[in-house]
Amino acid sequence: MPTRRPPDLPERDVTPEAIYQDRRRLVRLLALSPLALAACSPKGEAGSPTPAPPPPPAPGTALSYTPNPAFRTRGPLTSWQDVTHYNNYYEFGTSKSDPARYSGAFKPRPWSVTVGGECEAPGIFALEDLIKGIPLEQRIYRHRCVEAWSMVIPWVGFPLGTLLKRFKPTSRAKYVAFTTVDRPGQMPGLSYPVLDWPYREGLRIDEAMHPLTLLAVGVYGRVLPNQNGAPLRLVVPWKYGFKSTKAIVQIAFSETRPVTSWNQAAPDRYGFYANVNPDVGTVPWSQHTERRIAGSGFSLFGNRIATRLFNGYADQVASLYAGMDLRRDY
Ligand SMILES: Nc1nc2c(c(=O)[nH]1)N[C@H]1C(S)=C(S)[C@@H](COP(=O)(O)O)O[C@H]1N2
Ligand SMILES: [Mo]
Repeated sequence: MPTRRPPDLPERDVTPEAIYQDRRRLVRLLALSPLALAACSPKGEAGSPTPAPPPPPAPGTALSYTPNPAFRTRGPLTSWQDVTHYNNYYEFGTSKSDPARYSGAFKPRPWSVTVGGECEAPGIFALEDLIKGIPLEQRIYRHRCVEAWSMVIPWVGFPLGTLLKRFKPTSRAKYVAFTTVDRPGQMPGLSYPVLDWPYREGLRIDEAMHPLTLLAVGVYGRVLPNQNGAPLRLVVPWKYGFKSTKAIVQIAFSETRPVTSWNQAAPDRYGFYANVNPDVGTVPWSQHTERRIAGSGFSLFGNRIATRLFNGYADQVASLYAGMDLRRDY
């Protein structure tokens, strides 16, 4: 994905680390009772009901939330281990293992978010004040990276629109931009000019207000680990993962389309919309399939599945793009 460094290939190699993890998982599986084993056997996404999230094996503050059954992807979840150790977060480095390894010194609290631009109620808000009174829910979403791997992740958060309405966007607010914190002292990846830092992304206002668009503060029922974008990150499940800005410190409403990091770095490859679309291949690899990182220990052999238009959320979001040429406006 980076344009000034070589790894322009879809990530598909099995690292020694992954093999080790798979072996450990297999050992754990074999130790389970036959009943549990049956419940954990790998299934296609359409088949099995969503298993209840297992108790988080890692420490972290538990959140109180309500599962929202209206937003529940079926099929096996990606493990806590994979969700938190196979990350893209270039502020901490460009390897998948870098964010977990190098984000230990990052301080996600105290935190404040600056809200401005085309709105009647701008301000600088402490995170606690920002989200006060908004109930947290759990949603199980598919995540599709432009690099052609995917996950199924149980986020804890709330609809972005619920928050945005509080700032009373004006009629000129056609877009919303999100900026990640810029802390070179705590983010070693910022020393490398992979992107024009800080990381910036944006959505059209109707995309931002869409009920699927989530702001996450947790995953697997726990406060977000640093590597997943603590303390506040976007989740836009019908778009490639790079639209989902981590560690948000700024939200700005604008009349014109904001400049966004990946689009700025390689506009032909990474469109502003970045809607998941198997038939639009702007990168040097195919987007027709994806490697699903989920299931119970056999992913070592690859779990290749078909990529779906809008990442399978077409029935909910296709109307946002009525009349648009998805091949041109990618
Ligand atoms: N600030 C920032 N946000 C980011 C990124 C990043 O490098 N920096 N990577 C993006 C990409 S490419 C993906 S796939 C997702 C990964 O989110 P996850 O690590 O929680 O799965 O974060 C997105 N948000
Ligand atoms: Mo990604």
